[in-house]
Order: sequence, then C-alpha cells, then structure tokens
Amino acid sequence: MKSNDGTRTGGEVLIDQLVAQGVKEAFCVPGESYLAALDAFYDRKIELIVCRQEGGAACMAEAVGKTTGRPGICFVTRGPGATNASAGIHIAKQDSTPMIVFVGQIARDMRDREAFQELDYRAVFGTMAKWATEIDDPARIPEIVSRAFFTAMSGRPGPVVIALPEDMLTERVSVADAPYVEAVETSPGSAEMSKLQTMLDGSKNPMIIVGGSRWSQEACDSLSRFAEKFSIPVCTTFRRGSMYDSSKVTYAGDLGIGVNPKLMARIKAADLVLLIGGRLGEMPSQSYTLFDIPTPQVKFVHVHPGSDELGRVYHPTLAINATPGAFCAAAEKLTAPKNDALKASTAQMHADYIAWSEKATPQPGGVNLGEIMVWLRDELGPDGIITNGAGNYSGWIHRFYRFKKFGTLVGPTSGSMGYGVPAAVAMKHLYKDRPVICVAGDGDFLMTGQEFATAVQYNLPIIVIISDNGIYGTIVMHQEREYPGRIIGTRIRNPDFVAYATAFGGYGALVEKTADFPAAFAGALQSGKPSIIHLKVDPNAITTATTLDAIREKALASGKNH
Ligand SMILES: Cc1ncc(C[n+]2csc(CCOP(=O)(O)OP(=O)(O)O)c2C)c(N)n1
Ligand SMILES: [Mg+2]
Repeated sequence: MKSNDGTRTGGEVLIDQLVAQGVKEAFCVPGESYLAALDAFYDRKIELIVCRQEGGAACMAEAVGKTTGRPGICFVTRGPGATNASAGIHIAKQDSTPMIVFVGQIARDMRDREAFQELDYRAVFGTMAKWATEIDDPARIPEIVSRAFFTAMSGRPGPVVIALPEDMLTERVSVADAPYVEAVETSPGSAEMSKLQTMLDGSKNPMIIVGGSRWSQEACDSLSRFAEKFSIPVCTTFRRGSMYDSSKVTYAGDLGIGVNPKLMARIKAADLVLLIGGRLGEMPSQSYTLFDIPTPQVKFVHVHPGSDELGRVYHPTLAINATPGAFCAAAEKLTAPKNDALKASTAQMHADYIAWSEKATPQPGGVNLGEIMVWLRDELGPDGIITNGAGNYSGWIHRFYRFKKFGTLVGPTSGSMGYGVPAAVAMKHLYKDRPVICVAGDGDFLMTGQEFATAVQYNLPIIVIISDNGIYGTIVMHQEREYPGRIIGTRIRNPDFVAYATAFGGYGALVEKTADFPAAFAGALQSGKPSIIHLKVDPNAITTATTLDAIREKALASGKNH
C-alpha cells in the first residue's frame, strides 16, 4: 500500500530494488512469511510467475541466470519452501550461475525459538550459496540487494540467498534506491597475453576447452574468431555444447560423458591446452583422469573470471584471471603463426566430429532417440532451445544434436534431475518466438512435471519429449556394471503421459515408432499448447554406444558375479 509521507515498507523497498536492477520477472511459490513483498509486486512492473513447487521456481530462476548472465529471481517461503528451492540453488552453485533467492523468515523477535518453519539460512545455505544473509533493517535493503547483484554476477557467479524477516518487510523506512549493477569485468594484462603469444608460437598441437559461465553470444563469436584465426580445435565441456557453433570447422565435439574416442585422443596429443571459462570438473575431466593433478602433463593455460578457481585443482602454466569475453577479445588480436599441419588436423578433427554425430546409432526397440535428435537438429533451426535434466537419455542430445548459438542448450552441469521442465518454462517465457523443447527421462520428468501446469497457466507452449523406458536408466546401467543382474530400486511404473498432458490442459501424443515422431511433433506445434510427446523406449537402449544386455554380459565375463 502506498503512503504519501515518502516512506515505503521494507517489501516495497525490496521490489523497487529489483525494478532498479532491470528485473523483468520473478518466479515464486507464495508464503505468508513474505506477504508484504508479494503485495509490493501488485503495482510494480515485474511479472510474478507463480509455480507449483519451489524446486521448479528455483530452476526457472537458474535458467534465466544461465542464459542472460543477470541473476534469475526466485521468492520462496521459509523452512519447507527454502529447502524445496535448494535443488535450484545447488545447480546455480555448481553451474556458476547468477541467481538470487529471497526467502520469507519469521519475525525478528521470535528468532532462535525454533518458531514455525524457522531455519538459520546462513547456516543452511552457507556452503551451498555464494552468499547467504538475512536483512535485519529495512533501511539496508538497497545496500544488501546491490551487493547481492554484484556477488551473484561477478568473478565466478553463483546463487545468493537472502532471508527476509516478515516484520522487517512491513516496517516503513525512508531510503534511496541503489543504482543498477553491472557485472565486474576482469581483463587479461598485456604481460599475460604476450606470454600466451609465445606459447602459441611454440605450439604444434594446441587445443581449446570451453565451459563455465559468463559467456554471451558476443563472447562466443569472439572465441570462434580467435580459434578460426589460429586453426585451433575447440571442444565444449559437459552440457555447455551451445557455447560454440558446431558448424565451424574448428568445432571438435563434446567433452562430457560418452566422448568421441577421436576427440579424447586429440586432447591427449595436445602440447598446449587452453581451458577458457570452465573449471574442468569431474564430468569433462573424465573423473579427473584427463590431466594430472595438481600439475597437468601438458602446457596448460587456465582462463577463469574467478581468481579462486585458478590453481584450485590444476596448477596452470599460465593463469589468466579474466572473463571469457574480455579474454577472447584480446586473444583474437594475437598474431597467428602459419601452421598448415594444424589447419589440416583441425579440419580432420571436425570431420571426425561430423562422422561421430552424423547418423544415429542403431538401437533396440521401436523408438530411436538418436534418430529423433537428428530429425530435430535439421528441423528446429539455429534458434531452437533444448532443455534437459539428468538421465542417460541426455546422451543422445549431447552426441547428435548440433548447437549453433549461445544459450540453445540449457541443462544442469550438476546433473540434477528435474531441471528440464522448469528450464523450458523459463526459456519459453523469455523467448516466446523460439521453439523450446524439453527432453526428459521418465524419472526425470516426474521430479518437476507439475510445472507443466505453469506452462499451461502462462500459455507457454513448450514441447516436452519424455523418453519412457520404465527405469531410472542411469542407475540400472551402474547396477549392471557393478552388480550384474541384481536390479533393485530402479524400476518405475509410469502414468499415461498423454492423459497427463491433456488433464493439465495441454496436448499429448504417444510415439511407439520413430517414424511417427514428425507427425506427433507437428500435432504439438499445431495445438499451440504446452505438449508432451510420450516416447516408448526400450530399456535395453541404454546409451548411444551400448545396451544394458551388453553391459551385464561384460560385467559377468569380468567376474563381477555377486
Ligand atoms: C535430483 C536427482 N536425484 C537423483 C539423481 C541420481 N540419478 C541420476 S540419473 C538417474 C536416473 C534417471 O532416470 P530417467 O530420468 O528415467 O532417465 P534414464 O536414465 O532412464 O534415461 C538418477 C536417479 C540425480 N542425478 N538427481
Ligand atoms: Mg528412464
């Protein structure tokens, strides 16, 4: 409620700070703990998107942060709301995504009695968030929210959690708004760039590995100019596939799970590795086996915007504390030595990538997810956005889909199931004219499948493709590998997903043969509604390269017979 004495409630001050930061949308599940903040949305120009579970709301905010580079905003209630949201907070942490989660909190005068749903947010999120705090004094809201934007976006980005005591939100104060926050850019020094020039001059076989956050289309374009000028092959790390245009002759493929053996060999043959933007975590480093720790066996340049990440795992030959964009802008100005052999081997590596991803591998059963990915990559166009969560089904995306633009793959590098549906909702909200496709596993989908209702409520016609194999396939794969034949706790009985879609007010289609997919997809598009395409997939079709039967037989043959 407005007053005419120049004061505002804490809730009003808070939402005005978000307006000042250019926030256009916030994702929430409401709670009585932050009514005054909710009320302030009533007459302010930020769209409040109400979700069905805080894990979904937090994943939506994370997806916004991931693709825009500015913090996605999420509001949740205390205790159970905050703990539900932790799924998205953890993704933002591992994926280095800017995000701010506002959490309702009990009144200040009840603290430490374990009042209704009370949590100590600094303690609970202390190791998961980049910063967790609580606002005691409404006059400090502008200062703290401003700091939250700086903290979430700068260096290595991450999530900030801010608890809001409910009586603080209703207190009236007279305070000025904080100005718009720009993420802090760190640029490489000329001394570092000349060292890099010398290293590039002396290298026969350099290789670029890209990952992490703080990328943009502009930074990606700059990277590709640098790589093309020097003819250096570029590979993208796990679920960062859309950071490089796969049609460029310098694209070498995906360094995630199930890597092209030729790419692995090429990386191992490199005499100079440039890791730009990423941390090279457990997945892309192939469980930390690719490079020796702490001293890689190869000349190793690590470019990262967070100074704490440099030297954290790998002791680089040259460490450069810079954002990817600032680094690539400087790198593309370096002088390229003539290296025809490198040019030829880079072109060969790209040909190897094309061969690896060109044609779907044969699969048991009627539906081949690889063929569907091949069909989609030709059909969707460069602006199509793919989202996913975690599960073996995602292997077909990573191998066969070909990304061309930044932000067209929105998936959790942290491997969190349930991410794809909320991420698709958020992407369709941001990019209404672009196709947004969520590819989900059957287990994965039902972790946040209720957010399909959010897509229906806000008329966001996402298309969810569910790969239904009746199992938590990834875990079955590990069971067959380690405890062959002893399948436990991994079979799931699914609902009729077509009926699920229509019950929610969407469109649904069942596909039991690959050849029926294009018609189902056309039906989904024509409906103009959020849609689910239910694929019946053979559980034996466990990866792009092998089957469950083959994994079990191999494990039994190697003596793993419990
Ligand atoms: C939130 C969460 N819970 C559990 C896991 C462990 N996990 C990884 S993959 C997986 C199974 C995925 O099953 P599904 O979505 O059906 O995909 P599939 O592997 O069958 O293709 C599980 C349980 C996880 N990664 N994330
Ligand atoms: Mg499954």
